Amino acid sequence: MADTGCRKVPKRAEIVIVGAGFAGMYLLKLMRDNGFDAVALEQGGGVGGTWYWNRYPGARCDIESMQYSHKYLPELEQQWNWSERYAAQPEILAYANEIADRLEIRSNICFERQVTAAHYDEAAQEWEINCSTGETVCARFYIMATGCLSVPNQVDFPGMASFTGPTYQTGQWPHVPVDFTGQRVAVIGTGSSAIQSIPQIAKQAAELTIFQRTPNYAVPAKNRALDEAERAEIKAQYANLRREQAESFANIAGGLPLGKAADTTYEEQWDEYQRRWDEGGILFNGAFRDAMFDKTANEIAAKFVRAKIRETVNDPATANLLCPTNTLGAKRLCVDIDYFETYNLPHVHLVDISKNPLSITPEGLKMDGKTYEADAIVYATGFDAMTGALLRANICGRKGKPLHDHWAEGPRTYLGLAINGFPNLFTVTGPASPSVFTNMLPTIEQHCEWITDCICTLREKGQVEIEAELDAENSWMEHNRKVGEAHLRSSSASWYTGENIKGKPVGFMPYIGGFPKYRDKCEEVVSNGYHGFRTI
Ligand code: N01
Repeated sequence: MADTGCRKVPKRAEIVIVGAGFAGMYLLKLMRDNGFDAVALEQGGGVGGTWYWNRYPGARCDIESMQYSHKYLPELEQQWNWSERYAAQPEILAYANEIADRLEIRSNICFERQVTAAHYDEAAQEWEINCSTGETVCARFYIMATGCLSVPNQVDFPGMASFTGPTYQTGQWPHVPVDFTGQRVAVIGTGSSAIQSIPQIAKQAAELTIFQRTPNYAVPAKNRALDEAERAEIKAQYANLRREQAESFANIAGGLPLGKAADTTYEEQWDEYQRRWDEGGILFNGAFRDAMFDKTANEIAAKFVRAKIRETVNDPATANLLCPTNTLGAKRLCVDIDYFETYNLPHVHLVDISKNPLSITPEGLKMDGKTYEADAIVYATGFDAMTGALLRANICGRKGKPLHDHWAEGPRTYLGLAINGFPNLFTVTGPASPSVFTNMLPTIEQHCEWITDCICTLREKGQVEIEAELDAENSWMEHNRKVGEAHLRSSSASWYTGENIKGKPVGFMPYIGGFPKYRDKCEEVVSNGYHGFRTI
């Protein structure tokens, strides 16, 4: 039978997983390998998660492709030939589909099913999960593999609905090619998605106007084709690379810090930043151990990037507007291909919207009495990150308590994996886990394996329920708060802090203690008999 996806949601399964991105697929494999009856509910029409939705021009990974890949499929690791240093979205989506093909898991995935609600039935010790199609499934375990950046930020500019041309959201790009040839295009936002798409849109558009509220730091990707010899060299020692990843802060091998900026001269720091700039990529940010703790050290990196922007952009006023003044790396450092160079093109314009309110009219955008006519608008305005997908799923735990209430003052979890009051619910890369500060694919593996081992242990012991204890959740959140406070990443308003979404509680959401410390803590919890969890 063709592996095309299950047509109907079953009435009952042992395990329900939400999402068929890389995490959902690996969970399905692990659960099947361990003899569980698991089904995944996926709102998209195919696998791939983030890479299924983010099809905007220029979308590509900012982690090197030989590293942004799975290690749990050693044959695929050897057989898959990444074509570029940084893979573009179509290649990553093809990789996700290759995994689904090899695992033959589509028959365990119900596509085009959005979960609308889930209730924990305390008497039956199981979850009842409702889908947008009206289907309901009951399961003992409910696992949210919904990703950290999967719900677009729906901005609300006055007059938005009146615009007569097409509008696009980078995180929900159409599945058919969009042709901007000859058009006047407006892009709102200058985060990673905009920085990747702007140079590509500029290649087609007749006029491109970018509406920027806050400039962002970006370093060159120095993307290039990978040749057979380079791939072969990495493949020959993949196990070493994977070990190095696992022991690094961000699950990324290479780019070790030179030392502390405080122990280094200004010239030495500048030289190191130049070396990393020439090398390209996100590890620019890891040059010195104290650069994300010490404002003086950070400012040298920031100054270096600002100097590069001014060197690249011909018009001094535009260059000035593009120079960020906040902490480098507090918002995720962007990795670009010809982003700043694009502003030298005569048909590309930058508009500062930081001081005046922007509105939308039938013809385009309006600010300070001036109209900017546009044929199409691209909203590159980001995501309701980390909690968006979990809260939208209307999860109610013990005594019918909604997750919204438990998280009224911000997300709270134990290890980013479990939540007090929500038994038998697991979150992959949930808030208060390292997630977005790491290379997601290997990080996802650790979470999926931990959750699977946990459920296997319960089965071995004849137990049917597990729940994070309130004390454990409290102390993990307190540890998160302390670690976050010391780190400059928590110093700017961003999607890490929830401040990009109107009305969202403010708090630094991901765990910034590093992947090895986090993994060790997860392992310690297991070796201490699932310390901090109550089991029945
Ligand atoms: O979103 P963002 P993104 N009025 O939140 C602006 C990952 N990612 O989709 O900074 C006006 O970074 C907002 O302005 P401001 C990566 O982790 C990875 O670009 O809030 N402007 C900002 O400029 C990344 O960090 C890759 O003042 C408004 C922009 O919209 C994360 O996804 C590629 C506004 C949003 O930037 C999010 O990136 C792409 C408003 N009301 C993304 N609301 C890879 O390379 C928002 N903005 C793998």
